[in-house]
Amino acid sequence: MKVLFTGFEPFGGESSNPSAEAVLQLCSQNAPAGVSWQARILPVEFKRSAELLNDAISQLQPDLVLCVGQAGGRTAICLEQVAINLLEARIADNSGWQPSGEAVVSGGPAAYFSNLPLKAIRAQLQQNGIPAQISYTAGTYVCNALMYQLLHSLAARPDQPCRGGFIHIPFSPEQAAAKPDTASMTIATVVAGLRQLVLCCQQYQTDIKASAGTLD
Ligand code: PCA
Repeated sequence: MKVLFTGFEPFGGESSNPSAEAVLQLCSQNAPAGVSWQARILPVEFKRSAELLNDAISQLQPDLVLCVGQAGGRTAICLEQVAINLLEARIADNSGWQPSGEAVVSGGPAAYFSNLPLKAIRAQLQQNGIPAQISYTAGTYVCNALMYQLLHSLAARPDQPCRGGFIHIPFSPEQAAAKPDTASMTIATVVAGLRQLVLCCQQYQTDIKASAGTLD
């Protein structure tokens, strides 16, 4: 199983992005048996991130694409369930573009669902002592747009099956150090979680039955 990981460059005034640190660290380690993996770091730019992701997919022909981004304030590894067809940027991206109320793909479906076995992954991470939850919003910024475009392009090529999804991670302890009451997760924990996530995708082609969801 060929796995493509992506992480992001820093944005929003931060000097690091734990998603890049985690995917680079993981992919410098030995992959599990039957797995090869590669990491690419993408710019926090609506347009270029998706172009570079598509280039990497054409070049590497992965079986599994796992895009990772930082969501400061989250308290766990968040397995994103859904990407919506909306660009609504509270801050400009790193190219200076700040879209509002636009479609990610004009004429595209309102949303796409992740095709990863999210409930199985959540269970496996939690059993390994790694805080994990399923999230029902990937936001309206570059991460949501990248997830939407990933699933849109995978849906357009049913003859080349490839699973894909998006994972948001909390701030690193270094980022959270000067932010009162802010959760963080060490890069080592994120790396361990991403390794478990790959093992889980290798094991489960379809998801397990379990309850999930939120009331808010
Ligand atoms: N997080 C942002 C974009 C890049 C990143 O790491 C987001 O959640 O949209």
